[in-house]
Amino acid sequence: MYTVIGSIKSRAFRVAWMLEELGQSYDLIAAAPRSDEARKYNPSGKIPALLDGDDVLTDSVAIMQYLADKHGALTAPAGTPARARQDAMLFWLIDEFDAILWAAAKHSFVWPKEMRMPEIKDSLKAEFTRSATTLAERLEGPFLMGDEITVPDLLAVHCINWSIGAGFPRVDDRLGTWAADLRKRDAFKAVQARDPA
Ligand SMILES: N[C@@H](CCC(=O)N[C@@H](CS)C(=O)NCC(=O)O)C(=O)O
Repeated sequence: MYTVIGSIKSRAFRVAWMLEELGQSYDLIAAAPRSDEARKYNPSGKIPALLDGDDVLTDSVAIMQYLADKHGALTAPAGTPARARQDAMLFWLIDEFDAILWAAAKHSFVWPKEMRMPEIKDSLKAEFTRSATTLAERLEGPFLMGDEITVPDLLAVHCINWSIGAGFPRVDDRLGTWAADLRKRDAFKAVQARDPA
């Protein structure tokens, strides 16, 4: 049994979605970022974290990939060219999707007011739109890496959802339709059902 630390409204959603896809049961401790509860598991106060027995693992993408490797699903095997391509997609999404959204969040509510530069958000939105178009153009199969769902699909859809919540412009229609289809998965809906809001 796993325990996910972090509110489902945060990047903890990705970890829970991965566990649902893998058919693994888990408890959820809905700790807020920087709360005392979060700091019990990660001194930085960042969420999510995952408890796997006595091990405390941090960083949503590292956790998702760990779970995929451990359970042998939603990933190409390590040490294969297919895995290198999957990892490249994952790192691209971290750079071109997650980092842009995170920068917008820092300048909206994460950082203290005196450090925020709200005017940066227009260029972040434009950058995100450009990245979403690039991704839409790469979309060929039912999933980002082809015929099978893999870790990058979960990361991309979570970021697209995040962009909607953050008031970013709609992504390219091809990408929007693709993300909507992934949101229909039972595993995705099971995580949503955990969100009391
Ligand atoms: N790269 C990390 C980022 C973790 C992160 O920044 N989480 C946010 C909530 S989604 C947080 O805890 N922010 C509090 C802070 O940065 O102080 C991951 O993917 O888990």
